[in-house]
Amino acid sequence: MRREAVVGLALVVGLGGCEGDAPRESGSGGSASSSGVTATATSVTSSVSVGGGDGDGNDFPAQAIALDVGKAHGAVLERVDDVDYYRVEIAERGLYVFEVDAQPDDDPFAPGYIDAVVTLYTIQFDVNLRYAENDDPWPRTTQDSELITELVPGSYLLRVADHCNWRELEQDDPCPGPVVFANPSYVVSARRWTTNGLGLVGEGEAPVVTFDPEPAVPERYTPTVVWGGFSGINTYALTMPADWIVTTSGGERPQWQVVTFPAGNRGSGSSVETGRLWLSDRADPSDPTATVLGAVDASLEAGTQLLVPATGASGVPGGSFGQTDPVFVHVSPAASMLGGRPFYLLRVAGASTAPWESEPNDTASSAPSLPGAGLSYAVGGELPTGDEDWFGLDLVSEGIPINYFVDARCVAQGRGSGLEGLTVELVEADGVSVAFEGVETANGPARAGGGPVPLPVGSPQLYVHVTRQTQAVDNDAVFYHCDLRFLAP
Ligand SMILES: [Ca+2]
Ligand SMILES: [Ca+2]
Ligand SMILES: [Ca+2]
Ligand SMILES: [Ca+2]
Repeated sequence: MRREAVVGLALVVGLGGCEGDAPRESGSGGSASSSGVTATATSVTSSVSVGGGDGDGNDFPAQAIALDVGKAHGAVLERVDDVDYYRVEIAERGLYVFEVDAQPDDDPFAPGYIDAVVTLYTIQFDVNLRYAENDDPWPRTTQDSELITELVPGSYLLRVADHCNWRELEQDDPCPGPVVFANPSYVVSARRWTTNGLGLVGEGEAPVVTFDPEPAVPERYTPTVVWGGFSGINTYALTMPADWIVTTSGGERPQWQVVTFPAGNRGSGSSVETGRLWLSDRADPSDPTATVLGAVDASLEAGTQLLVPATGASGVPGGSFGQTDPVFVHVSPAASMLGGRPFYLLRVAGASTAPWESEPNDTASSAPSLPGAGLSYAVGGELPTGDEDWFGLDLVSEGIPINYFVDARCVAQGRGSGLEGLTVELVEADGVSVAFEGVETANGPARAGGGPVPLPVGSPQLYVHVTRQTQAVDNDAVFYHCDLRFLAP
């Protein structure tokens, strides 16, 4: 089983949900607790059947096994090319969750287990149309699937497949070789996602969604789902509970992690993608005096998320960031919502940044050591106008082999910062650039040399130099994140 999918909230006018894939964040352990709103998940009872492979009798839609809402079903994918179909009858319009649990709790990306992908189809006049799909949850905390969507009454088909087979079936990308599952079993379940009716939201209103810190630990990540139809811009007020404030000796800062699930029939089933998604210190989304703490265009890439660190004096985690005063999440649609089934799912969590920079660090000679160990290093920082940041790494004392490659990546815009043209340069001890500067664009992070480059010969020291170009006119955030990885040749 896995993390608790707690919560819920708000149902507004009744429209419904979404999905996608986000890379796992290094340095951000995840975190959070969840919602003041306790979702009463209908209790799930289980049944087990022998399944999978030849002879399990559910390899085609016409052979689908019934899966009742509120029930779980244990089965097997004996071979990588086995698929299992389930028929689900929905009696009431609402938000539904389909989960597959195959990965072990303590190692949710383990090889040898099924990497499930679930696909939900509508059945109309004997034609099955793909309605929604999920490979891994948003944010990506496991390879197990979690499909959340809004459904109207009717009959649906749910297909469970392994990711490798799914790629071959759906993307024409053949499985590279025989996949053998050391453990081919899984449990699939369907349940209604109910809420206590706390709720949202008329346009321009800013309800306070308070988070219940109690279920936060031991898992540092507990998601919150907000469900609402939207027209225009929706706003949510958020307060970060004390347990989200991660204080460690590494100097990390707490940060908001905000994502809306991708729409479409490869996602939540919603007919409208989220557009601009931003955090500010004002409830009114058009208040010209607001400070915008972070903003992304979620329609550009599936799973684009905000990762907004606490601001404050350097090296001081926390501050009053969203604790004494709420911060506001604003969500706007990417397109008009005529027709279709427009809805969205918003997930908010606490996370922590990589260890934070210490100023002054404006020259190579004042550069602090880049935090990290072994082959992996990461740091977070800020670049207000006129600032530049340097970090140093002693390759010899860190034991990094001289024939290795280094990949330096920095992200600002990609996490919602207003820094434009974030630039990263690798410099050796004599001040010479190791590779050409990398500059972040809307299409991707800044990478020195454009990708992994050989380490400089004969320089025991490597410096990372981070600078900025301009500031977005509608985004005041100046944070960035860099990580360095060393790779064998
Ligand atoms: Ca089967
Ligand atoms: Ca998966
Ligand atoms: Ca700085
Ligand atoms: Ca600096």
